[in-house]
Amino acid sequence: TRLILATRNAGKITELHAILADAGLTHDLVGADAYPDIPDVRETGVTFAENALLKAHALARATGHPAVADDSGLCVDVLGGAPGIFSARWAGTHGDDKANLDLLLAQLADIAGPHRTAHFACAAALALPDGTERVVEGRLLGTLRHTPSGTHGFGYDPVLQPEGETRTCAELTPAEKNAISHRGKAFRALVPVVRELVG
Ligand code: ITT
Repeated sequence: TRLILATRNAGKITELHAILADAGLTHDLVGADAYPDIPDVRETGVTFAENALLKAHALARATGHPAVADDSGLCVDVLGGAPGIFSARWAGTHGDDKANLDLLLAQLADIAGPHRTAHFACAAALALPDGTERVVEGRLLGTLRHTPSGTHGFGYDPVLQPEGETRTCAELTPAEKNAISHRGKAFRALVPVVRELVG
């Protein structure tokens, strides 16, 4: 069975292939890039869950196949939860990971270690062409480094140090990150739902 990955984010796609395969899903996973004629979804929701559902429904409707979507971001406590759902375009240009990271570090320059708590959040949504929907969420708690470190992963990985770790997410191996990440938790929770509703 074909299962659409309703995302154009290459970092997410790499992680989702590993997470879903490790969880035993044998579906034919096809990214949104395989459907270049389907326009980008306007993320008008105010929560990760709403935006994940918007993306999953749009791709399920347009392709006629079940679709899963990921809406995710970094929530910084001292910034009241920002960048949150605006994580991908915090510095203005959608998907400019380096600019987003640089701006965030500048905003937190004067914030001392104990106040640098944050978490990654991920909403994982499933939508079927008939409109059936489910959404689950996962989080990864940690603190933010003053300077980036590590080359794995994407986005804000070089600055988020998970609780109980001495390394940043970008210094973990991909398998180590997936084992504890917001995305790993959310999509592992979604797998039994996919099995039940998609087969
Ligand atoms: P799609 O909508 O096509 O899925 P996107 O990149 O626009 O791709 P989001 O709106 O969900 O997706 O934004 C997610 C952003 O949050 C992403 O660009 C990163 O900056 C950040 N982010 C999410 N998960 C992350 C992770 O595991 N590690 C580091 N940063 C992450």
